Amino acid sequence: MIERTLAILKPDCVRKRLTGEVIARIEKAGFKILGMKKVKLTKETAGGFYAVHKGKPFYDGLVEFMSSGPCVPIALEKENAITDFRALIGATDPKEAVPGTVRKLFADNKGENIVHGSDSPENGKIEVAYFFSDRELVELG
Ligand code: DAT
Ligand code: MG
Repeated sequence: MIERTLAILKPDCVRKRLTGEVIARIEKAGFKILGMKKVKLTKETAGGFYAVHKGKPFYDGLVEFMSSGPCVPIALEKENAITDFRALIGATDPKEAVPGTVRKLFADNKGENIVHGSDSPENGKIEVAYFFSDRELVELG
């Protein structure tokens, strides 16, 4: 099934000047980039995006981190995008991630782990819409 997933190159990825490196891996893995932008999230926007984690011990730190500097949301499309993107980025905790995955290669720890990926086709659609209007998504190319 053709699916959409939302990637976010997180503030640590931008600070480490790794955005090009990670985008190259995304393109080589066959994902089509429908939309991409650079934004600095407010705490409200970051908190809303991660609302499912509200109340968990890491939530406040996560919101703080995600609003600590610019990030790069990217709307992606591909056959089996959800599974394939999570395989490309690796486990949440880089210590547990498979060698060669983006988080294993570049992430410092579980909290600052370089990149977000949606966890289901439904959430892929919802999360893409959180950052992109329909007219910001370009099918061609
Ligand atoms: P993922 O981003 O792999 O989907 P998640 O949805 O469980 O992971 O959590 C969202 C983000 O929250 C994750 O990328 C980093 C942060 N996070 C999750 N669990 C954490 C923990 N135990 N300690 C610190 N940060 C954590
Ligand atoms: Mg998740």
